[in-house]
Amino acid sequence: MNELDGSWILVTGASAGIGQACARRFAESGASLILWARRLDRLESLADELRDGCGVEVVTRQVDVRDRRLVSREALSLIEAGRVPDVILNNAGLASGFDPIQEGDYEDWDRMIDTNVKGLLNVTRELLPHMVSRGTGHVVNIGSTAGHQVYPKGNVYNASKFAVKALTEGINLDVAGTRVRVSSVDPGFVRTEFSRVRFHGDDERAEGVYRGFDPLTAQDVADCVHFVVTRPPHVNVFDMVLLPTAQRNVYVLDRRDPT
Ligand code: NDP
Ligand code: 8X3
Repeated sequence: MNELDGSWILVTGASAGIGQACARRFAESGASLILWARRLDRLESLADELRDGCGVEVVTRQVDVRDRRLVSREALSLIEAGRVPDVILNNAGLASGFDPIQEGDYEDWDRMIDTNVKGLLNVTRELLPHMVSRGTGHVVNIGSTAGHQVYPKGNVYNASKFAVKALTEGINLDVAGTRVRVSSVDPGFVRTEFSRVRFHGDDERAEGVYRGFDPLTAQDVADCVHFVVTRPPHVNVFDMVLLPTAQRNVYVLDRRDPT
């Protein structure tokens, strides 16, 4: 018997990086999956891989979490199909731009706030009531060390991840009296497409972020998320922070430590 047999898990932002690695990790443990992201072609090839390799059910949908009406429609179709997820992994997110606030770009700001904060709220608002009325469920938010400590030019991204931290705490309080669990997994540097997106496709600059040390991998984060969702029902891992060993806080980093 696999640990997650019989459970349905919704992963937002499953087309790359941490979301994709979590989907793989969950499928290996027997979970059926609902995968959302904007790049449907990537979701479909991941779904084929997981159906063939793990024998699990996988549903894919092209969902931009910023689109409240679409999120609502997709959530309703899950509810009508009797698939209220056992776990929601609110992972979809991004940094966009890296400028001092006085030179910041409004479009970058909107992209981050609309995805990281309002997108997480859209998904949670549509599905959490059904977890609450059922009495069980688990909301896992991917936060960040950027939600614990601010760094220069992190400004709006930091604010969005501080908001995720506040929302994890707030949702947890609001579901008191139910058995719904609310957790946050907060990584430091993880080598994914994150920096490429932050630097608007500048691969060389993105690669520079990870130069000279061993960052976390998406699989490292997926292992932690898997741990969080496989605790017994009376255990809630409230906030798990993980860092590469070379990283001591958000900006103290030893770049002479490639192992
Ligand atoms: P990636 O860029 O590799 O993956 C981001 C994922 O989010 C993609 O699947 C992307 O899919 C999805 N996404 C982005 N915008 C939307 C949207 N509007 N609607 C739906 N899906 C969306 O980055 P990571 O895997 O690193 O990032 C995942 C999460 O981890 C983010 O919340 C990030 O803030 C957080 N994080 C990352 C860290 C890092 O160092 N990498 C460290 C700490 C936290 P698509 O483009 O197909 O929609
Ligand atoms: C991503 C990690 O330090 O680049 O959340 O903000 S960091």
